[in-house]
Amino acid sequence: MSKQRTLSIIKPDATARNLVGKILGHFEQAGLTVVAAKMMTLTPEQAGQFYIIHKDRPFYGELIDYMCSGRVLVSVLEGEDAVNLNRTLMGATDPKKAAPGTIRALYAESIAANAVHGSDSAENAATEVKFFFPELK
Ligand code: IDP
Ligand code: MG
Repeated sequence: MSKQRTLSIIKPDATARNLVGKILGHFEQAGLTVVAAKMMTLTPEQAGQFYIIHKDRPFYGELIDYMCSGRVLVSVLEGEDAVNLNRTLMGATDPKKAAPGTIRALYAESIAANAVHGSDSAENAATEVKFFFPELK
């Protein structure tokens, strides 16, 4: 596996509890490098477009409201096998099922307010990085 990039979002529940530094620390300690980052408050249009693959799921409206409810730190992580490594560091979507020591096991509040987003494939990573950082070389 060669060097790869993935998109990370530290979600509103985590920024509200001042967990940005701790969560970035998990990525850096695992050997991922933050190559781009911005703190922002998503508009419903941005969040709706970003999560468009979930538009038919019952929680879509709740997800968009939640993602716009506070600041998020959007970043690009780079390293060996970055997509899978980030997913491993994050833990399962439902924090009750997340492995001990993972970001979601440690910090998530619920299955909805679960602290972090991470791209789930190399293909989606490329799309998501371009969505937030079209200028990134
Ligand atoms: P992932 O973030 O682990 O990839 P996905 O299934 O892609 O999980 O879901 C996207 C996001 O939608 C989750 O991170 C979570 O915030 C929210 N979500 C997923 N399942 C539920 C649910 O059953 N109820 C409410 N929100 C959910
Ligand atoms: Mg997902």
